[in-house]
This record gives sequence, C-alpha cells and structure tokens, in this order.
Amino acid sequence: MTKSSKFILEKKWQEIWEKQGCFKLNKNLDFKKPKYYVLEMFPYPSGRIHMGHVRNYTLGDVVARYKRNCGFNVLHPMGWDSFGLPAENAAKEKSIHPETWTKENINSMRTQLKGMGLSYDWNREISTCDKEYYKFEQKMFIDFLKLGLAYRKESWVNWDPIEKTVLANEQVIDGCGWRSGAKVEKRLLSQWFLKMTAFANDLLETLDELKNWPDKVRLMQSNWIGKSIGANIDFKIVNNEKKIKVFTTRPDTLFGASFIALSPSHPLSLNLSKTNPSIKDFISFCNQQTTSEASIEKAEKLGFKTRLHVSHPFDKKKTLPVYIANFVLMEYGTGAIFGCPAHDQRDLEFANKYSLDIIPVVKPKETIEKDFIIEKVAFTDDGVLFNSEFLNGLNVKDAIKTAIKKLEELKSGVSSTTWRLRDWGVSRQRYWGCPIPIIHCKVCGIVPVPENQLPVTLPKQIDLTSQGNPLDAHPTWKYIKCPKCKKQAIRETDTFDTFFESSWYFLRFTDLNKRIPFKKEIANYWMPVDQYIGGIEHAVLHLLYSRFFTRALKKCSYMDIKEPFSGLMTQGMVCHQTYKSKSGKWLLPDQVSKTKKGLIQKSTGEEVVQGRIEKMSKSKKNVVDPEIIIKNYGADTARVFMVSDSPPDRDMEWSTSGVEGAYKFLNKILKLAEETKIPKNKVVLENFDLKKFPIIKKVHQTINDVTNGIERFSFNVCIAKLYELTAQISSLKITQKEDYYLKHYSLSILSQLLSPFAPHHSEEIWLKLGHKGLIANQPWPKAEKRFLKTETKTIGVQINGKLRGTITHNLNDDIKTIENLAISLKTVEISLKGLIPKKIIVIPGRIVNIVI
Ligand code: ANZ
Ligand code: ZN
Repeated sequence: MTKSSKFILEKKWQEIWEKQGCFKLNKNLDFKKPKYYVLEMFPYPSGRIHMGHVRNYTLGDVVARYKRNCGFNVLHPMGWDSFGLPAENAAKEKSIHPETWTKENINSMRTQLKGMGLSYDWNREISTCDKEYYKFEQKMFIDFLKLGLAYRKESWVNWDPIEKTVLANEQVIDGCGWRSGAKVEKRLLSQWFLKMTAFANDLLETLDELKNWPDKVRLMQSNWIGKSIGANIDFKIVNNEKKIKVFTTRPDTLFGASFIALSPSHPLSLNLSKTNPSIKDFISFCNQQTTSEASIEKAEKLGFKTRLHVSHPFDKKKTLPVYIANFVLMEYGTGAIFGCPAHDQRDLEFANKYSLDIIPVVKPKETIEKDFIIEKVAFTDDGVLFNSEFLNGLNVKDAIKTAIKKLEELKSGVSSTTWRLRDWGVSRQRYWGCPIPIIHCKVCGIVPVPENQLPVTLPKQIDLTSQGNPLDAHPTWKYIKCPKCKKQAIRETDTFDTFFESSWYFLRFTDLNKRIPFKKEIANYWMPVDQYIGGIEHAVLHLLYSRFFTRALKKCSYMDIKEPFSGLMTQGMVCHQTYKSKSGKWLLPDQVSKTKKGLIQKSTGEEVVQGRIEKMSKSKKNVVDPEIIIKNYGADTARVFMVSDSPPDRDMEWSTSGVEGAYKFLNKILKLAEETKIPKNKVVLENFDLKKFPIIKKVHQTINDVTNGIERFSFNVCIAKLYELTAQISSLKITQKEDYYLKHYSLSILSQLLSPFAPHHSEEIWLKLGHKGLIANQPWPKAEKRFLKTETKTIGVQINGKLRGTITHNLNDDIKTIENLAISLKTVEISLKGLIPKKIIVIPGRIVNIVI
C-alpha cells in the first residue's frame, strides 16, 4: 500500500464515523446502562500538536474504544484550556488579538486531532475562553463566596517579575516561576483566595481510597498537604505580660531549647521594628527573599537578636533569647519557633553562626552520654532522652506525649496540628483570563456582580503593551455603578488563575446545558472520571485544585461526588536521539549523515557526537512532528508504535525503525485480509478437533491476553500478542475447507482486537472480510474458557519478603483469585495471626508478597 493511499483510507473511515455519528452520545441516553468516563487532560491551544499529545490521546482512545465495545455508555470528550499567557505574548509579538490567535490555533489543532482518528464526541467540544463556559465559573465563585470558600485577604505573595503576576505556591518551583523560570520575589497584595485548607484533612485521608492512582502521585499530594502533629507552646516574655506562641513537632526536645525565633512578618517583629530602625532594615532585607520553602532552606540562616527574653516552661530559672530569623515562615504554624540546635539542622546552623548553646537531649540507645557530641550535624533520629528531668529514659514518641501532658497541666501548651497546605490564591494581573465577578464600592465594600449581570466579559479593545495589569489600565472598562448603592464603583480588574477553568471542565463535559453548568443527576451519573490520563507535572497543581473544586461544588449542592478522578494514569515522556556538533551545538537529525567513519555533520564534514536519548524538545532539536509522521505512515502506524514500545507510564524512545515496524505490521494484516476468501457457510467451532486446529486456542488465548492487557494498561503486551497471532495466521496452511473458515474467523477476531489501537485499518479489514456494519460498533470478543490453555505454575508466597509456602495457580487466573489462594494457605494464616495485610503484591507466575 502506498503512503498516499494510506492517507485516503484513513480519511475515508474518519468521514464515515462522523457521518454516522458513531461516537456521538445518544440524546436519550439509557442511564440504566453502566457508564465509563475516559478523559485525557485537555490541551492548551499552542498551535500544533506534539508527540506528547499523540501519546496521551492514543492511550485514552484505546480505553474509550475498548469500553464502548464492551457495552458501556462511554463519555470521551475533548476541549481546549484556552485562557493563558502565551496568547497575550503572541498578541504582543504579532499584533494579533489573543482571541483570534487562540481560535486559529484551536482550528488547526482540531484538524490535526481529527486526523488521528480519535473517538471523541465532538459535539461536546468546549473552550474555556468562551463566555458560555466561563460565565458558570463566575457564578460558582459567587457561591463559594457565600459559603466562605472564597475570601479576600492582604498577603505576601510570590511575584513573578517576568510575567508580572502573582503565582500560587504550587506554581513556584525551586524558587522560580513554573512557566517563566524567573526568580520569584515577595510582594504584599490584596488577593482572592479559595479555601483549600477547609478540606485539608479530607483531601489527605481520601488519598488512601484512590487505589487506581499511581502511588507516587498520592505520595506527592500527601507531602504537599503536609500534616504535622505536635504542640503549640506559650513562652512567657520576661518582664512583660505577653507570650510568644510557637508550633513544634518535637516538644520532647524542650530541655535542649536555646533560643526563640520569630518570622520577620510576625506581628511582634513588626511591632519591634516601629521603634528600632535596625530591625526595620533587617525585616525589609528579609522581604526581598522569596517565600518558597526550597529557597529558604538553601539560603544562609540569618537572625537579628532582639532585647527580649522568654522563660522556659519547664524550668522557670532558665531564659531564652528572642531572635528574628529569615528561615521562619509567617504562613506556617504560628510564625514562631523554639530552636533546638542539637536536633534540628537549621537551628544548628543558626546556633553555630550566633554562638548559641547546643544542648543534646536525645542520643542513640547504645551511645554513652559523654561520648555524644554534636558539632555540624544535628541528630534527628529516634533515641533515648537524657538531660531532660522527667523525660529521661523515654523514647521520642513517648517523650512527646509526656511533654505535651506536662505542658497541658502547666497550662503552657496544647497539642496541635499544622498543615503545609495553603489556601489557593487565584488572582492574576492578566487580561486573557476569566474576569473575577466582583465590584469594589467605597460605600458598600465588596459587592458580587448580581447574577442577572453575568457574565462579566472582557473588553475586546485592549492595550497589552502597557505595564502591569491591562484591565486596570483600560480607559473605561472598570468603571461601573455599584449594584447596591448605585454610586460610582470599580470592577475587580484581576482575572482568575487559569487553573480555575481546568478545575471543573470535566464536569461541564457531562452535560452541556445552556442555562446551568450541568444537571446534577447527569453529573452524578457520569462522575467520577473513571480513567484520567495526563502528565505527571500536574501531580499537585491541577489534580489537587480539581479535588478541592469538586468538594467545594458538592458543598454548594452542584452535585454529590467529591472525588473527580477515580483512576489516574500518568504517562511517560516521548524521548528521541539527540546529536551535537563538535563545538557542542545541538543538531537536527537531518543535519547528520552516517558514513563509514561514523556520524558527520553534512554541512561541514565534521565529526558529530551522538548525544543522549532525551525528552523531545525544541531546544535540543530532537522533536519529531506528528503531522509529518501521520502524512507519511498514517495515524494508525503512529498510534500502534506509540503503545508498542513500552508501558504507558514509562518514558519511550521514538525511533524510525519502530515506526517502520508498525507500518509493515499493519500492511501485513491488510494483505492477509485481501487474500482471504469469505466462507459461504457458518461452521460450528465446537465441531473442531483442537489438536488438529491449534489456531483456535491461539485466538482465544489472544482475546484473553489483549483484554487483560487493556484493563491493566499493558498496551505494549497487547501489541506483542497481536504480532504473535498475526504470525500464526499467516503461517496457516490452507488444505481443506475448515482452513478457509478458520483463517477468516481468526482474522476477524484479530481485527476486532486491533481496533482500539489501529481503528482505520481494522474497519478496512472488517469490510474486506465481508462483515456488515462498523467494527467500532461490534461487541468485544469473548474468550471461551474451554479454549484457553490451562497451564499452571507453582510460585512462592512470601510475608514481608520471607518465604512462607507455595501455591499452584492457572496462568489465566486473575490477581484476586491468586491473592485468595495465597492468603488461604495454612502457613500464611498462622503467620498473619488475624492481621489484615497492608498490601498484597501479586506477580502472576512469579511470586506473591504479602506486606504486614
Ligand atoms: C522545635 C524543634 C526541635 C523542631 C527539634 C524540630 C526539631 P514540620 O515537620 O515541617 O511540620 N517550624 C515550626 N514553625 C515554623 C515556621 N513557621 N517556619 C519555619 N520553621 C517552623 O516541621 C515542624 C518544625 O519546623 C517545628 O518543630 C519547628 O521546629 C519548625 F529538635 O520545633 B521544631
Ligand atoms: Zn455601593
């Protein structure tokens, strides 16, 4: 098959699907049928699709097509995350309106996506910059405001000096803006916040229930939410009635305390600065640092010694000096700490710099007291308490409990929990975003825009070259009459963080109602998303915001589901070979040629260094344009190769030989179908002697393997199994009429199993084999047990890595069956002593490990 005819073949099927409305959800959907919601993270309309998109959407499409064939009502939509800074930048560079730029990009990307043969219901396409979309989130914000889930506060914010806007903590990576890479500064601004912390505990605890999420993402979210259990302790200021409240996770180390440190933004620091210019200078110096924890961790620990002292809660004779220190954050705990240099690395660095006492109070069990000296490295492990009166001899855990009890008796402290999670600052000083529906009135204060005046839309005319916030600089837009007192007032000129739009788009897809964001019953039916697929870079940003948002919407009675995504797959990167010239410049593959002497640069003849295989990126010149691949080889080739190389969650290497391989494979099946005669009569499988016709077993084994493979996201295994079946079919010898029948039968099943991966070719084969109707509409083939090989294997069962017995299982048993076999072993039962295992790891045919 020539390359251009491949293009025509694929186009033909895309048109047929579209004409028949194959993937359009029925208006009168049967809600009694089981549902399956497959969603890929929607793209930012940058202009062209890249290989990361191709991988992402192929993965989703395999699942969506498969689930449709299995009889589910499948929701598989696509849309555009279309607000954001690049549109403003393009507007500045090319003098084109952000809206025009965005719409043009959407149009070309939609065409590209359609060329991939993805089974989307294009009737449900949404674009978040469309007022028919964002009008609903303006209403949501007002509802949040009513319930106290949105509020305004003046706070220190992360300021990105290149993007000239505020960034949320989640958007600061290693002290730099997540998009611009600029060093982030601190600024005091009045901002809108969403009360993420209201759900901190639930966001943390429900992570355990998200069994179909990667462990690493759950761990990242759990760290991000950061629950810390400890105590708040009051230190009384000497010669003063006031107290300083500190938060600590280590009240057991109180006898090792040698100083108190306040955050530069602590009210007491600010108070002291009023009468002390040196303190004032020190505080403003600290404010030039960024607010991100990572950079504070790395920066030199600096302090300013005040004249204040506090008394020790357990030892009234002892007093501690009070410092103001740059490493204490106002936003965490109480904004003040007690320093225990022996057992905290930061405190130790601080103590060494300012010659403060280092008093060890916890030592390793075996070490003798006088041999235990702390100089440069703090001791932070568990051990035995000493130097600590009533705590002596206890381990850390017990000492913490005892210390808290004592503090509570003395009324000097209480147990307390602190969270690392902050509320989400959503104000951005940008034009191309959703306007925040608020009016500031001198008389009435903050007034939400009345519902009948929604949506607040952006002014078409805008000068984006002005400094600062473009909406604020607009000559007329912000002036408006106050809806309450009718006096002159001003609109909020900030727009929402664009993560606002992506925090609920999956709900909008369930029902594109004109009047309301979605009908409750319909959202309840479709939600949660059964399989969400996207990049790991969103592990805390988008995924946490969405988890918050659904909870907030539930609280406002929009629907009844709190977790948005029950299954999550984070796909790996698409990588490719890189080349470098002798002088170290990146080279395009086209600039390199292979000679006997090795690789040389075509233009200069100079030697070329073969670089590493790296993530495709423009800067490294190793990008392959999907459009060219699709033009030359067809979309099915790209799709098959995308999944055949490695499991979806791993990085994969793009290679020309791999693409060629997929291309040949598809052509081979097509050719097999062309040569196959369509049998006249139906033959009954039961009548075949399996020994004489081993292909029957192979077909059913393959149905079983591919089905399990898709369910487990082992798409690469599916493709390998399809290769095997193809090889076996093509080696069939046709000697009797049964052979005709069996070849036709096996190819028909093969094309069905292939159809989620290579839908166009499968339709063509299905047609060539004389079947009626679209393959996309066929029920998924069922493996008949009696044809499956019942090979068994004996494997070891371990508890915490120790062998406790063996079991024998059928190779086609599912994980649950093997698990049950393992835990019902007598020896295992005895060792478990009634405990419920934390985790059971089953590798069929290899091993079972029970973790307790
Ligand atoms: C005394 C102490 C002794 C501490 C010791 C640690 C070890 P996590 O686990 O992250 O919650 N801390 C408290 N508030 C702070 C703030 N606003 N800025 C910077 N540091 C702060 O950490 C809790 C510990 O971090 C607290 O326990 C406190 O130092 C410090 F041997 O108190 B600790
Ligand atoms: Zn007013």
